[in-house]
Amino acid sequence: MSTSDQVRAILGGTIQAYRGEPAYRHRPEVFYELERIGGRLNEPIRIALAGTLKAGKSTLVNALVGEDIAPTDATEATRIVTWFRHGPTPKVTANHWRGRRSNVPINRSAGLTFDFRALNPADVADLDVEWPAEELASATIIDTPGTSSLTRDASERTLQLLIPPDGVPRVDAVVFLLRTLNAADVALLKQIGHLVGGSAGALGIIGVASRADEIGAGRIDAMLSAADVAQRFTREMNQTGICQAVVPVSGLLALTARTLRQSEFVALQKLAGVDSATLNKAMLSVDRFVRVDSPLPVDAGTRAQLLDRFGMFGIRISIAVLAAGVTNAAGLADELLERSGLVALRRVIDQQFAQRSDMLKAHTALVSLRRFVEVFPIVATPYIIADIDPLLADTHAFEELRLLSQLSCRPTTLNEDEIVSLRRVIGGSGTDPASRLGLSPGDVYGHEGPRAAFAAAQRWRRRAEHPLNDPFTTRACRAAVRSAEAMVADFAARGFDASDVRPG
Ligand SMILES: Nc1nc2c(ncn2[C@@H]2O[C@H](COP(=O)(O)OP(=O)(O)OP(=O)(O)O)[C@@H](O)[C@H]2O)c(=O)[nH]1
Ligand SMILES: [Mg+2]
Repeated sequence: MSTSDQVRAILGGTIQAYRGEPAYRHRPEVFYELERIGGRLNEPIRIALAGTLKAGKSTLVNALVGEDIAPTDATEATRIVTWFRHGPTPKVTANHWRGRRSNVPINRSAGLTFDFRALNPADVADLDVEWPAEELASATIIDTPGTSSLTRDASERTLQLLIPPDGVPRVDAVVFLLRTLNAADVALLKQIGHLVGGSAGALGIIGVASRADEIGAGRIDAMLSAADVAQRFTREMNQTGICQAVVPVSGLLALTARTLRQSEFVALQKLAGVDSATLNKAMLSVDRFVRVDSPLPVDAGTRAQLLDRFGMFGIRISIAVLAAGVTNAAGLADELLERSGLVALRRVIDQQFAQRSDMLKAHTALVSLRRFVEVFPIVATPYIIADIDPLLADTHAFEELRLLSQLSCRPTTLNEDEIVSLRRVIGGSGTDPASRLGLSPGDVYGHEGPRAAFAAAQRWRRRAEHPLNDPFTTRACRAAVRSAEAMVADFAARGFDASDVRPG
């Protein structure tokens, strides 16, 4: 029985138990809540983007979706939690504090904005955007107001979503954007980690070193220094034991790459044709670049638009890419997308969240249900908790996720090489057998896969028994044994058996 099925079974039993309690029989809201917990198992995973004020959250939402749908900068909407879900046609609904819902007109003149004229933002609990974007079919993305001590009200809304006072998680995973690492961010991350992963450790948080193109002040090597900064972030964040990975990303560059216009390509091509002395001089600063009397062969209005869409770094990198011989808009878009860090971020999101979305959702459901039966106690509460707790503790996929985040911050007696392969076996580079065993997808279901899985199980069993291990090292090695054994069993179930394999 899959973990999700086990969760469904526990939920079914819980609903029965509440039906049998006279005190709750006529309280439909209790059953509504239980059904909501169960219903979420069938919905796409919920990923919230959070971080400090102006970290670039809304821009990154747009880059991930590939369309300009999250309002950026100082509109009222940036101060309200906004849910982006897949839907057949564009539709924006405001959920008001006392349960009323109202339709919000969409204004598409300059980028997308929501028409708030008929609304009082203070009265809106959150916004629900349905949009026919393919990217939203597998994940619901939640844009949150930036946290800062200056905007208490907006910060409060984010905290209510990420650290709800009732302890019932609203989201399954978090992408946390940081431009610097300060004590307030770390404290907030710790609180979030506690809730998302339960007390036993974080399950789903990815860090993003955001607006990475600005780190090198628009220089061509900005993304290189961004990678350095991300590495430092990673080390520091790892010491907090919260994030599984930190990735440098320029959301602005990614969004522009995904929505690149032919006219922009043409303008950049003209700039790329300018001799380098003139170009360097004209691009010494933003002010110079947008000057009306600039010698550049592109009018000032277009230059200002380019700056808005690409940033200084994006323009420089585009010119360099074009000078290196890229001749069409699609080629330029691909290069920019790769350099923006979005490709890397999506890979990490896929490895850490998408491939494990059932597990993350099951985890959310268990934590929510546990909380629910404590708040609304019935005779069966201790029995329900006795069903939930072993599942939370023993589900191997949860243990893999906890270890993936803890491996980087807890001392072990493993050497670097061992840590790399252990991380891989427990799914740190992807949960499919090829990724876990470091084989190509073509080889894994031949002779190679079963043999490698069998060897991994033996290797980690031996390593788990090493007399100098501390308890954490032993625990990690045992988890690797379990992951490898699960693969051996899976290969056997598919008709591949390691013991049958002859050298060949
Ligand atoms: N250079 C650069 N600018 C960016 C990037 N991402 C966002 N910006 C700019 O930063 C400003 C804020 O971006 P938003 O996406 O609105 O940031 P946010 O975190 O949603 O802001 P709040 O919701 O108000 O906290 C805008 O002017 C963006 O154009 C980036 O990757 N690079
Ligand atoms: Mg925003």
